[in-house]
Amino acid sequence: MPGTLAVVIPTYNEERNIARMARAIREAYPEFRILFMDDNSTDRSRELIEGLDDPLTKICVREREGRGLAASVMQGFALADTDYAVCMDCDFQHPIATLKDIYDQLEAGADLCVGARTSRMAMGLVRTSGSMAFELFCKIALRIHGKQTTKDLMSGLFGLRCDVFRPIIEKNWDDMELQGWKVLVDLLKHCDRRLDVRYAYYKFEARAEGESHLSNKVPIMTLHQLWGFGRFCSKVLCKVYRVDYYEMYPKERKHGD
Ligand SMILES: Nc1nc2c(ncn2[C@@H]2O[C@H](COP(=O)(O)OP(=O)(O)O)[C@@H](O)[C@H]2O)c(=O)[nH]1
Ligand SMILES: [Mg+2]
Repeated sequence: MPGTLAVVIPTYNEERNIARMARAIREAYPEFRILFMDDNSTDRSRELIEGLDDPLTKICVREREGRGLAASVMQGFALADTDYAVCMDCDFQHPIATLKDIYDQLEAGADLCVGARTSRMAMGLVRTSGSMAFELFCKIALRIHGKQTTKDLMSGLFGLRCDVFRPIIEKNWDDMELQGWKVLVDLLKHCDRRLDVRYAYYKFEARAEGESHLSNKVPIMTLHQLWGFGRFCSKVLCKVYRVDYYEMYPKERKHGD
C-alpha cells in the first residue's frame, strides 16, 4: 500500500494565494490531503477554502492565544492522519513539483526529506546573507550539542515520517520555540536518534502575492532556540532592536529583572 501524505501549510492572511495554492496541489496530487493551519486570519482565507468544497482539503483556524508559525506547523503534523507530512509555505516560493520528490524519498525510507534550495537569492542579497549566517550559527550549536544537522536548515519546505516525529513533538511541546519560524531546528534539537535524512533540491522562487510576514522577532527567536549561548545572543539582539526580551519570554523573568 502506498503511504499517505498531508501537506501542512501555515497561513496568516494569505487570501491572495490560498485558494490558488489548494487548487494547484489538488490538480497535481489528487490523493494528497491538504491542511491549512491558519492563525486566525483577518481576511477571507477560511471562506475561500471552505468554498472549495474539497473533502481532502481542510483549514484549521487556530486560537488567537496560541498564535505562532512553528506551533501551527507542529499542531498540523499532530493532526495529520497520514503516514507522511510535508511543511510548505502558501506563497508559491516552494515549487509544487518538489512535493513529488519529497514523497518519493519518504516512500524510499527517509525519516526526513529536506527541500534544499539551489540558491536563496530570490530573498535578496541582505536576507540571503543573514539566512546563511544564522544557518551556520544553528549548525555549530547543534553539532556542539551532539545533534544531527542538515543542508538548508532554514528551509520551510520539508517532509517527514509522522510516526518518527509525532512522539518527539508531543514529548517536547513545552520546550519548542512555538512562536518561532525554524521548525527544522527544533525537530533536530529534540531528536535523539540518528535520522535517515535525504534531500529534494529545488529552485526557490519569489513570493507570488502579498508581503512577507518576517519581523525582527524571527532572528531573536531563532537564536533563542540555541541553548545558553544562543539565548545570550538573542538578549543582545533584543537590545539592538529595542525589543523587551522578557515580554517575549515572560517565564524566564527572574526576580529583579
Ligand atoms: N500559522 C501561521 N502562519 C504564518 C505566520 N506568519 C507567517 N505565516 C505563514 O508562513 C509562511 C511563510 O511566511 P512568509 O511571510 O512567506 O515568510 P518568508 O517566506 O520567510 O518571507 C506563509 O505561508 C505565511 O502565510 C503565523 O504567525 N502563523
Ligand atoms: Mg514566503
